[in-house]
Amino acid sequence: MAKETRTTKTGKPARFAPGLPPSLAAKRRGAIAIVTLKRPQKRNALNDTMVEGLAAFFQALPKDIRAVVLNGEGEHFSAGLDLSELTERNTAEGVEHSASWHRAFQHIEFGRVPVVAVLHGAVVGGGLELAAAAHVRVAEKSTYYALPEGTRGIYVGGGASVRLPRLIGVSRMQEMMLTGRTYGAEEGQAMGLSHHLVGNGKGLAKGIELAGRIAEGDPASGYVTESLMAAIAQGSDEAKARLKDFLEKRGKKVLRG
Ligand code: 1HE
Repeated sequence: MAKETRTTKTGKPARFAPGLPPSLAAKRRGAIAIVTLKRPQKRNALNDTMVEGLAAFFQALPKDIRAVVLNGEGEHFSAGLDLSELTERNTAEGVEHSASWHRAFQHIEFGRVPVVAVLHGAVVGGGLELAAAAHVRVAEKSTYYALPEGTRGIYVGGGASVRLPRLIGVSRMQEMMLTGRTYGAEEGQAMGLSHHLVGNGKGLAKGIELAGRIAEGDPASGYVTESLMAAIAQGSDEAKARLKDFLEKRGKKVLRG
């Protein structure tokens, strides 16, 4: 794939994703965008600014971007929620805060393009929730996973209660939360937390390779989502006839049993 950087008429590199906070960085390589959590001094702990920045980034992706790689700078992918922001919130503010994560991560999971998360070091709490919102996960050997929420006296709030059971089951997730257990990269791979396991320092190249394959594919066939299944189902002659039956009063009503 071309290592392309778009340029303006004056030959300067075009600004990509202007307006991102300094704790996020984005660049493009052809049809791939790479977005990086860039707060290594706080182990990429996710504060409100970063979560809002991610939401804005995924909503404003240029039309010609066909896949995104998400990674983290420094020793860890993400230490999860920025705990220093938590202490000041009351219950109502906590509800809105959690909802803001839901909205942001929905822009990742249900956005226009597939997202490949490249994981290393700590992928814990909200960091694991963020990784779970991606479509493909590449883990380096240094990766470890945990849900320390129980240990901190709090609860997952970024969609993990829905997304993680789909990956590892309710029972394992409960156990992770109850005991604060940590799973290593190999265990995570075996239980479905990652799709690819690579050596340390090799994750980004693998992530870019996979995103490149995704970008070259036909989005309509490569990105099998519920909406695609719905479109296929409703396109059949059988479905059209059944819907017509109902609308013309021949179909059964859904009555109480
Ligand atoms: C932080 C955070 C954070 C680091 N919020 N500031 N997440 C956790 O419970 C994980 C908490 N973090 C850790 O266990 C460790 O920091 C790590 C294992 C990830 C990394 O250890 P280490 O030795 O490399 O770094 P450190 O010295 O612990 O941290 C460096 C700095 O980052 C330090 O700040 P400093 O000002 O003293 O330099 C830490 O305080 C800061 N830091 N992690 C705030 N998480 C939507 S609900 C989701 C709920 C959750 O995510 S709960 C899980 C929270």
